[in-house]
Amino acid sequence: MINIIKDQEVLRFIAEESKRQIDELELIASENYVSPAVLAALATPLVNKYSEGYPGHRYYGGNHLIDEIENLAIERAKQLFQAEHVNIQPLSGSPANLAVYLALLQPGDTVLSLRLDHGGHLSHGHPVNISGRLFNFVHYEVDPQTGCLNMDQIRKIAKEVRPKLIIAGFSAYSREIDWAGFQDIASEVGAFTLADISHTAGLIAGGQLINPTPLFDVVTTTTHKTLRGPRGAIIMCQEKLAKKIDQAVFPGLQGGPHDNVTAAKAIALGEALEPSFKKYAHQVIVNAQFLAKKLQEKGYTIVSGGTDNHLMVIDLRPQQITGREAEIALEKAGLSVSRSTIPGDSRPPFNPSGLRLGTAAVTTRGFKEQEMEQIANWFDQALNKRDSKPALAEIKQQVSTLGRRLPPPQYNQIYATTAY
Ligand code: DSN
Repeated sequence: MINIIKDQEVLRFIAEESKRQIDELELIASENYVSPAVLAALATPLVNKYSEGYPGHRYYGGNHLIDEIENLAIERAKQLFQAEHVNIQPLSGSPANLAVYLALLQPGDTVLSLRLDHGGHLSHGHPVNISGRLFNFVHYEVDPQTGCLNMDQIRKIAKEVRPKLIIAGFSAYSREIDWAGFQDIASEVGAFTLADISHTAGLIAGGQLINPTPLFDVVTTTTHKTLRGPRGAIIMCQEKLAKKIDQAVFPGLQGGPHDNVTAAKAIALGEALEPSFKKYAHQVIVNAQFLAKKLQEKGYTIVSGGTDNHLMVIDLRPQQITGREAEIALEKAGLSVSRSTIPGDSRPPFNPSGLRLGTAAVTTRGFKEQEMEQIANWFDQALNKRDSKPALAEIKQQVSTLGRRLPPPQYNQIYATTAY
């Protein structure tokens, strides 16, 4: 496919990155490998079209087929998440959340959400993000003893600050979320509810975690994490909020949707409706739990003591390694991870005290418990021998052998004829 590109300078980087994705193991919790069909849809002439507006109500001609694609994606998302209304156009997760705020709030309104260093997200009101500058965010935290959410504590804060919106759904929290508990609190204080399921959408779609969509007012999700679609997002909401949400996305925030991405979203949502996706989602969690257990056996501390989903946050303070040092050593060993804050971290986000690992991507490659054990061994060896270049290179070689045996889906065929 990429052989069509004759610009050697760009082609070289694309080919090298494609090779890296085969040879290294992707343990970044927010990443995944799309199917060849999703990949192919992104490189179609749909990229040429402008479609500002919504199906049946566009500001440009020639959109009757784009309307069909957008409606198909919407219907699939509705079916997958039991949603009353779906907006498929958000360009990514942060703009999707901003659109929800624009739809439901006035500048200065109070919103309750989880602190970033406790597992929340920048777009959930961090002061450096537009969300934190426009609205009055108040944050709840995880319990310092358990690393888990304490619903009584959240209720207490909600009653004190009377937020207009309560956000649940996180970027670095490994436990099942009490959606009904959040909804109860919101009903008690008269707040809207937003579930940001960007990380766990695929596990919810695959029936492995509780679905907040029928309960919550609004649900946002990116489409490219556990859901295994293209980069982008969707917003789902109750019918009564449909008009406000749609107007906030367009014309409130965005211009024309990216129609090639809409087609890729429709394909990914169709794949997630297949029975095989349930098996995939199940294995993602089995793998995460197995990896967490193996790492604990080697003396690593998992925040909250384990995981119910695809990710885990490792507190590296006992090992006296910073998250950044660990990330660099692991990258030299062919293991791609992201550093992460731990709850109440005394270190800054650029060089925090922890790491976040996820199993969504490696499970797409067909990894099971056996490979998870191998990853735990390599992880431990790489951190212990982080000062030895030859040791890290030796691990990288072994990682690449496994990577070649279980490559991302059909990447070998797609890139088979390229120079490397
Ligand atoms: N970058 C995503 C993550 O890693 O969780 C969220 O924006």
